This record gives sequence, structure tokens and C-alpha cells, in this order.
Amino acid sequence: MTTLEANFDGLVGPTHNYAGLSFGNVASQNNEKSVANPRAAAQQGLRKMKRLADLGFAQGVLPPQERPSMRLLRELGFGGKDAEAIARAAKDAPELLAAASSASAMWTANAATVSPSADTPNRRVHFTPANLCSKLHRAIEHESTRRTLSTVFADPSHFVVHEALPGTPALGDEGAANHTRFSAQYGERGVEFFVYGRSEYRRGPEPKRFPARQTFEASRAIAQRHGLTDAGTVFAQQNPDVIDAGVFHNDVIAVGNRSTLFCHERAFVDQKAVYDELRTKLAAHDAPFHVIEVPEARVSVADAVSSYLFNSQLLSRADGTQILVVPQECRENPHVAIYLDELVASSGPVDEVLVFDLRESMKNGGGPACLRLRVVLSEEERAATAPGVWMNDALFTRLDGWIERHYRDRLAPQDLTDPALLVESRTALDELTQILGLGSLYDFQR
Ligand code: SUG
Repeated sequence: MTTLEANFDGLVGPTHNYAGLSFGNVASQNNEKSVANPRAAAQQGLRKMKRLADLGFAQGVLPPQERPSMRLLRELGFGGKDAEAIARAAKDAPELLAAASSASAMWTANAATVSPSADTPNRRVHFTPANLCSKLHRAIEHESTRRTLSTVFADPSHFVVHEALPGTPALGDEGAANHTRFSAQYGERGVEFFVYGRSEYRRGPEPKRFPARQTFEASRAIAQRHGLTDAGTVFAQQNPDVIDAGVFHNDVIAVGNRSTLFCHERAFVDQKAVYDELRTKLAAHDAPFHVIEVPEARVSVADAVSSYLFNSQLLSRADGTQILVVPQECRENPHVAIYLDELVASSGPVDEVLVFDLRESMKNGGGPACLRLRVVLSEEERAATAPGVWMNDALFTRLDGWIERHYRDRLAPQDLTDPALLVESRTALDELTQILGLGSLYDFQR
């Protein structure tokens, strides 16, 4: 029976815009108030999904969330009809309207942490939606994320979808962006690697300039509720200096797949000890472990942050060879481009590099790996997943036409004040739930 890693990409929502909401995320800050193109953003993401599906990878789609979030605006005291609440927020608190309007759920690496059934004691796939409590615009995602995951992975004999952890600084959780799983084969017992930025209760180094979003306490709680063992987990702290250089999630400086960890030499505190623990715990499962460590002298942390070299997808083909999916910014940075050419030419674990234009998402700090949630699934689990979310020619054609019909090609910050945007988004999402066969997913449909 084959067990595969499926990638579930977030479809970019109709309100994609640049509001500068993420302090510590350099791209989000640098592009604040520039004009976005939601249609191009959604098309770029969809083309990545289609290409990977065409290459034989299991590729799923997760729908956007309803934005602007009327629920948030109402919780914040903006009453009256929808259009009145939006107009009031636009006048009194445009920053809150921007937070309510963000399409940030597109970055599904932050949707949840996922433990495959091979690692869990009840042999089910466990999901914990991330509370994303360090940013208001993201803290409003987890309830809808939970509903979506419970709809797509509905069968309780295969899937457990937990509640998010309490949204408080001690339990800041950013999901799979700070989690990687290593195993010889996907279906074999693995070692889950949790990377945190700070600990609330233990003394330790912390960044000085930018926030550390993930805590040790959150990572440990997720491992506990998923039933992971000591032998099956490694916890490591991110180097606080790289957080201060713009590495707001671990997936901006490291990516892993099966037996390979591809990372920068400055990714972790006590890096050698981290490798040793991973190697030892994997060896106990008879699994090998290889590190491709990129030195600062070849690619600086600044180059890694601007090119998103490590926000790549390292994917195993059926024959066991691996490809690296990178954004085109990696080709435009000469240090990174030369490094990648040499990486492929060497006889190492990466055989091919695939380049994608994801410019619209990248301008908000979201590369190929941010856009996807990995879910390792056995054949039975795949068959139990909602059938309409798998990418194929027919779904691509329908979604492509849907984007063309419903998305604007220009969204400036002042356009968020337009109440027509809510109506347009709801019309689009209502049709989308039919295309994906997900039933009544959104509050406005219930
Ligand atoms: O949380 N950007 C996202 C990017 C998330 C990237 N995900 C991973 N690395 N896995 C964030 O900072 C910017 C929104 C704005 O500024 O309009 C934003 O939310």
C-alpha cells in the first residue's frame, strides 16, 4: 500500500492586498500600501498546483476564508448593516478593516500542524489548527480553518481535527511552518521536528528586534495531544539573530523531506546538537539522515530572506529522486542561482529545480512552501478525503474560469473600503463551495 505526501495549497482569496500587517516579515513591511493584483495572485498559485499535479504529485486545494470578516468587525463593535459596519471601520479604524480583509489564509503552511497516522498511537492523522495569535489578521483564521479541515478530512476513523491551542502569547503557534517530519518512507514511523522561536517559561535567548511567533510550550503541547513519543520528536530553537534578520518562520530558513534536511548554517541554536539528535533518533527507526547545510559565505541570511531559497518544496518523485520547487526570486539572486546550479550538478539528494512565478504572494512574504500544507496519507486515507479538492485538468479549468470571472486585477488599500468587495467575495465563495463539493462551509451560507 502506497503512502504519499499530499500538498494542500491555499487558493488565494479575492481580497489579496498589501496592508503591511506583519511586523517582522520584511516583504510585508516593504510592500505596505502597494497595489495588489488578486487575480494574478490566484492564477500564480493555481498554476503551481496544476504543474505539480501534472508531474504526478498528490495536490489538493483548500478554499479561501470569507473576507472581510464581518464576524471580526462586529466583535470589534462595528454595527449596522454590513455596508455600514465596513464604512464605519474604514473611517474610524482602517487598520482593523485591513486586518479583517487580509487573504492571509492562503498560506496554508500556517493552517495547522499535521501528524501522519504512522506516528500517532491511535493510527489516525492528527491536525491542530494554528492559533496564529501573534497577529490579529491571522488570529481570526483558526475557527474557519478547523471547519474546512473537518469538512475535507471528515472521516473520524481516519482523521482527528483538534481545536487550536488557547490564543495567548505563551502558546503562540504558527503551524506547519515550524514543523517538519523525517522518515525513510512516508508510511514508516517518523521523527517530527518542532522548531520554536522562544520559550515562555524556560530561560533562553530571544530575538531583540522582531517577535518570535512560535513558543516551545505550543510545540510541546501539539506533540502531546497528537500522542507523539520522546523517541519520535525533536525540539529545536531557531537562532534568534535570524528572526531579527526577517526569518519569522522556520520555513524561511529550512526545509525537510524524508531523510533530507536542507537549511542554512545559522538556522538553529546549537545546530550540531540538533543534527545529532535527529540523526540518532532516525537511526533508531533504521532511517538515514542527510543534511545539506548552506554556509553564510555562499548564501547570506539576507539573500535567503530576499530570495526565499529555503521556502522551497522538497518533493520526492515516485522513483525516490527529489525536486526542489523555488520561487523565481531565487533565479534573480546571483548567489542563490549559482548555488542552485551547483546543487543540482553535484550528485546530492536534489536532482532538479523547478521555478515558479509567485510574485504576488512573495510580496507578502509567502513563497512556495508557505502556500502548502503537507498531509501524509495512506491510500485508504486518501480515499476518505473529500474527493472534490484534488487537482486535475477538470478542476484546474473550472477554477481558472472562476478566478477570471470573480477576481479583480487591482486592489489598492483604499479599495478595502468598498462594500461591493464583500458582495463579490461572497458570490465567488458560494460558487467555489459547489466547485469543490464542500457544502455550506461559510457563515454567510448557514
Ligand atoms: O504571516 N504575511 C504572512 C506570510 C506567511 C508566510 N508563511 C510561511 N512562512 N509559512 C505572515 O506574515 C502579510 C499580510 C499583509 O501585510 O497584508 C502576511 O500576513
